[in-house]
Amino acid sequence: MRLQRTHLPVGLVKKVQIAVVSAVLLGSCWVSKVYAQASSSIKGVVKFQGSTPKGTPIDMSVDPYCKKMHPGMVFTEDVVVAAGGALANALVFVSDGLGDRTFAAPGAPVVLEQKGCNYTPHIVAMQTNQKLDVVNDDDTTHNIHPLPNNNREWNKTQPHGVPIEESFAREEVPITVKCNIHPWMRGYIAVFHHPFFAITNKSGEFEIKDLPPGTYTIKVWQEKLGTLTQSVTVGGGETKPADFVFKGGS
Ligand SMILES: [Cu+2]
Repeated sequence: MRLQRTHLPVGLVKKVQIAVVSAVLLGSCWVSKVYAQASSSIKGVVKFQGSTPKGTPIDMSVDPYCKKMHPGMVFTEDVVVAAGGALANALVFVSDGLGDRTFAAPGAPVVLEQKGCNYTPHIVAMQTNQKLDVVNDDDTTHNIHPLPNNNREWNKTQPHGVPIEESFAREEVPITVKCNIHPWMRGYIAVFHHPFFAITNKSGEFEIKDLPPGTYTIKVWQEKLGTLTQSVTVGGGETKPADFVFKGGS
């Protein structure tokens, strides 16, 4: 069959061009509106008021390598507070408000390092079925032993440079991690069925991004200080503030 070229009047061609350009512009407005709705966030600072609890002294002499890494007096860093009461290593997360939405695990793994005979970071947060890469940077052997209540327990010895890859199938906040070789080593792994969590930095700051508009229960958990709760309503494209204060003894 031979294709025939259709010749349209110039006026009609211009009208069609205007219509196409308008549709593209309208389309881009719609796209940016949808994007804005998906990028709501909750942002704030977690603080500690009171005298900072002192950690427990650690004796690393059981392993000469660890002792060499920390020749002086060492204390556990249970509560890390900076100037102005900024609380680091607090876990902030959505505990309610997402309904029955489901979220796929991200492709990138979460990394938990053993460095200087301590866990770095002290607490990691991840999604269910996301990969957890456990790394041993130390020239000594560690043993990584998470103690879950709602997931399969595992316990693996890890010489330097040998990779371990694991994951957790169910939500659990948090799972305590210990090393059976070095009794002072404590870390935490928090596992969520969604991606709306954050860990405070050294300035106590956190941001939970890309939330759908809604009303959420936001919780903050800290291993020694417990849990604080706040309800936050966030609209499409909004950033809502949410600050938290743990109160200790004075
Ligand atoms: Cu260890």
